[in-house]
Amino acid sequence: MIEIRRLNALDNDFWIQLNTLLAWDSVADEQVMLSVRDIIRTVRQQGDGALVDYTKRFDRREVSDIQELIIPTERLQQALSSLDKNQRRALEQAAERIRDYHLRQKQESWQYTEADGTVLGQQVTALDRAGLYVPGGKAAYPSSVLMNAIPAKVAGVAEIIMVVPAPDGLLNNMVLAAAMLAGVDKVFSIGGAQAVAALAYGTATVPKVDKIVGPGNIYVATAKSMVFGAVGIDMIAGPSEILIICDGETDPDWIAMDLFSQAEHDEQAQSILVSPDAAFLDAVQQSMTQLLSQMPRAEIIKTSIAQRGALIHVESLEQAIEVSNFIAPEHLELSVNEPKTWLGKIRHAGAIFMGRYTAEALGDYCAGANHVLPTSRTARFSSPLGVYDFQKRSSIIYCSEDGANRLGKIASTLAHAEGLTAHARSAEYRIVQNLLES
Ligand code: HSO
Ligand code: ZN
Repeated sequence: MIEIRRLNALDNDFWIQLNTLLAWDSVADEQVMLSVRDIIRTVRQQGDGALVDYTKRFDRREVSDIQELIIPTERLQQALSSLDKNQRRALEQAAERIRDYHLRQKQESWQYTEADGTVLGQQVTALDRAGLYVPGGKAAYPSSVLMNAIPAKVAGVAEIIMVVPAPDGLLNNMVLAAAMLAGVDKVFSIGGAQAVAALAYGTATVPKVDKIVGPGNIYVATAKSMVFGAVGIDMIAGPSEILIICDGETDPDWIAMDLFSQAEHDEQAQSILVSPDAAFLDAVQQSMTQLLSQMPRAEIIKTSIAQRGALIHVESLEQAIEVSNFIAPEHLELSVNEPKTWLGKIRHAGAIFMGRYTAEALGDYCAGANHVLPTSRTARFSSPLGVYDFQKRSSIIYCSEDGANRLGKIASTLAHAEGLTAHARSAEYRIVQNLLES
């Protein structure tokens, strides 16, 4: 039998056990922090030359000039043209669906006018430039290129700069094709902390961006947290998670495979099944045991399931929801009858997959909603990546002469109370004398 932890919500120490299950080691690594700090400093001082040096050292690529690290648009187009028909169609359909979904997120500017002509409002604008980090190597996901670049494009970001390392010169064709489809403007084959530093501070060749998004390894994540402030960043993602609530009536093989679909991402990923049906938990464990050998990534799945997976027996679906709200999972599958009746009770989750047919994998690729989601219980206070992350708001205030009178009196009173005489005077200058006396 595959090794997986069992929890029972009726146990006295259940919530303690649950806490232990959820804990994961996010401690910042001293050594990594030191070397990342050094890399950032070097890129700031030496610019393009440092990028060439680090690319030689970390990606084993000898180039004499930064120009060789630019991936021209023709190369992206060529990658797109070289895809087989099915792959191209799938990528295009996914891109289209993601675009349709995100178009609905666009925030519009608004204003309202008061009786004396005073106008208040909010003006929405897009970031000028966004930087998109795309990992090389094993976690190079074309789907993630679409999920990060399309919302930026929909928001109206004028320029999207993508960086993707090419270790030993190897690039993923489908990643380049996705960049082409999503409308990425410039691509550099650089990676690691050096690429993050280049995007944050700019070099003679790499344009400085306003915000950096996209997943990466510990060096990339550490670099992003260190440049935060100079630029914006998206969330720093932890390992991927899935929580499945099942009434026991779904095919156990389906549920087993849904658990595997997160587990195969990496050893730290977390897959949890909650059900009021104990026999069903047994059946799913049986299915996992049988299906494991068919998985090319069986080793990763086995480790992830043994270290961080769990089958949780609860009293009722109500209690399953309670457990789920505590966990605030990145992905929640409601594999039950009438999932809509439960939806209103879900308080915290990155994405909610409703009903037996809605595999999380559909959301990962093509449903249209974003697959960049809050992990490690951060769904308690944060949301999926979206158009919002590439827009910002300016407040608009216009005072007519009458408005300056009206607001001036309030402001002057409050300014005097705060002991700020210049503030008070600034407001009072604009108050017409006879109104002041009235
Ligand atoms: N489940 C991942 C996204 C992904 N899955 C990309 C496949 N490719 C994190 O939400
Ligand atoms: Zn996935």
